[in-house]
Amino acid sequence: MPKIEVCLSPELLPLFKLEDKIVVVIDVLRASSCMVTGLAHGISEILPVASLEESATYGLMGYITAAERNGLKMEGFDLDNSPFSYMDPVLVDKKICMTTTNGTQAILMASSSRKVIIGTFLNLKTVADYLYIRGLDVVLLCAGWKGQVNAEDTLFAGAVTDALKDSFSLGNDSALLSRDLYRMHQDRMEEFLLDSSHYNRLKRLGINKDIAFCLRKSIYDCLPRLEGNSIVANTPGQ
Ligand code: 3SL
Repeated sequence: MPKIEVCLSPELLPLFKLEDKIVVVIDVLRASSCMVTGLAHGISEILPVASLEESATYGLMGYITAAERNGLKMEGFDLDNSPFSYMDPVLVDKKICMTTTNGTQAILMASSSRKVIIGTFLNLKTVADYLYIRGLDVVLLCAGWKGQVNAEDTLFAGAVTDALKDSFSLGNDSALLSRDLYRMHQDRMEEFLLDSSHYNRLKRLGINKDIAFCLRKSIYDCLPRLEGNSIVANTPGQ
C-alpha cells in the first residue's frame, strides 16, 4: 500500500525523502488557491519565484507580475494574492510570475520530487482522485507561515488523508493528527479557523471574502502541476 506523509512546515522538509514521491504543495490562504483559480479560469502558466526582484525581471520579459508579502500586494506589481483577481478575463492565456511569502517558496523547495502538484479545498476531489489513480507515495507539504505550522493547511492535509484512507497507509503521525483534525472540523471549518493566526491576519486586512472562497470544497477540477519551472494545468494521463 502506498503511504501518505504530512510535512507540517517547510522547515521540516529536509527530514523527508522526496525523489520518488508526489508532493502536494498546500497554501490554502491563499497562494495555492490563487493558482487553482487562475488556471481554472484560463491563465496559461504561473511561474513561482522566490524574490520580488526576480518577479520584476520577469515582468520586463512580458509576464504579468503577482507579488505578496505579509498578505499585502507589493507596490509596482500587477496582481495581489486574491483568488478573485485570478478570475479576471484579461488574464486568459497570459503568463503570470508569482512570488508570495510562503506558498511559492514551498513549491521551489519541493521541486526535486518526482512530481509536484498544487492542492487546495477548491480542487480537493481532483487531487484525491489523482493521487488514488497514481498510487505512489505522497508527501503533503503545508506551506505554513514563515516556518510555523498553520491550521488551514493542516486541515487540508487532513482532508486529503481522510479521502484516501482506504487505499493509503499513514506514513507519519502528522498524517494521523491532520486527518483527525479534519474529521473533527470538516463541517465547520471557518468556525474552527476563527482563532487561527492567518485567518485573523487576513481579517485585519479586510480580506474576509477570500477566506470563505478558499474554504469551498471541490468547485474546480483543475489540477496544477509543476512542469519545468512553471505551474500549468495537468492534462489527463500525466
Ligand atoms: O504566504 C503566502 O504564500 C500567501 O498565500 C499569504 S497571503 O494569504 O497572501 O497573506
